Amino acid sequence: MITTCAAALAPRIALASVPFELIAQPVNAQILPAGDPATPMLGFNGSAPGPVLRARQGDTFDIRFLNQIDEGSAVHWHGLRIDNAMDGVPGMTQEVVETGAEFEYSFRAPDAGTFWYHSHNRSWEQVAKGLYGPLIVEELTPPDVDHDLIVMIDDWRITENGALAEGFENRHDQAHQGRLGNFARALVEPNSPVRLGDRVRLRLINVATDRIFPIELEGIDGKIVAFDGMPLPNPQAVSNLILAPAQRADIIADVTSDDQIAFVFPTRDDPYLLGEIPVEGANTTRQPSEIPALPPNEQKQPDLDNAVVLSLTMQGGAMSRPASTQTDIWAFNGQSGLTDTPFHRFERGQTARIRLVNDTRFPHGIHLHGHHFFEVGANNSLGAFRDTAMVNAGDTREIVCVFDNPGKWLLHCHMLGHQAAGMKTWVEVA
Ligand SMILES: [Cu+2]
Repeated sequence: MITTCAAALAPRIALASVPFELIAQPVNAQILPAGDPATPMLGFNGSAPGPVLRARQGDTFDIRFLNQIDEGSAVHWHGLRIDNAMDGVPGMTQEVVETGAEFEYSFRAPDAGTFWYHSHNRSWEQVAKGLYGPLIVEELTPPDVDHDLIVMIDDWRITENGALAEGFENRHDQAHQGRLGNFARALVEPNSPVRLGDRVRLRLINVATDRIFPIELEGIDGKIVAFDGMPLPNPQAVSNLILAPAQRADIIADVTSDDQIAFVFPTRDDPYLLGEIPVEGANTTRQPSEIPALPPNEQKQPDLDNAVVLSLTMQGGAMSRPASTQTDIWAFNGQSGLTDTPFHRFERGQTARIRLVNDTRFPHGIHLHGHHFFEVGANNSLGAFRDTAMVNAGDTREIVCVFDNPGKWLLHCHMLGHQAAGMKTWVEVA
């Protein structure tokens, strides 16, 4: 069962036997404030971002993807631990879907949480142009909230006449932080007022191709309850929240302002208001209560005693000495781009401990397909269960993963300009 929620889109579609049609096509989107010109972009089903795809945990998404843009495409379901053949990576899990062609995706949603979908062909350009949308899997017993809101945070590089700037493969951008926009917004879906005293769930998704967003929230009091779709056993304070591209955070909070909830991007100059949710009226019946933890998704316990220990070193970029063997701007372990043999071949169910070593002058957000992994914290403790790990320049971060999903999986930087310029590899699970 899939429903769409974006304005101007079809109502609930509940027939499992009828695939939901997801059509990539050119669109005009009102990215700039009302009164400014609309921006020619790419989108799904007439809008950019695309429709909200929503189902319950354990349900099957049946999606017929139709490509009506003028180049090949494919759709990746980011963060979903699904069959390899449905992962949407052209050249690895499927053929590219050419203009005018279609591809049937069908997968069961194993985990409840906040996910998203996006093009995985020439993603640095197609995602920048708008080929993405939210994918929400509801808990079988959802938390008690008054509003369930999706907050997509993006930036765009827009010219004076309202068009997206060209130069999606600008080598200077790729060697630095990637393609950073000159205009950023938090797109709230659905965008309707909340009341003072309401309890809200905010599903933040950084959908930008390259920009890391630190985010401050004003007008609420609550906790972060999940990262990258996966519940935190102990909800944590909403402070120092930073989302690298593709990362998500679920927040459950009570509205404490009678004016607005504000999403603020702190900058070196003035704080930049990304977006807001208006507050109208008051909820006089809700009783104060603790923010509960979300019900956990399945986690296989890692076998740390027998873990294979690996290192993935990020190299290259501006202001660094490149690895002698790298053939593009960026590399992992001296290799740029995909090689015939994987970074590692795992036995199904094997635990790996991977040191992510950032030997560059830029932060990177490393995304593993088909799995979530634990970030290793202080004292060797297993921290958040994520699909994208941010590693700051010069830092090393360890992750622990149980490779239990068979197939060929990409492991790449989700700064898509870095991925375009060599920062990608793959693993195989036998
Ligand atoms: Cu990167």
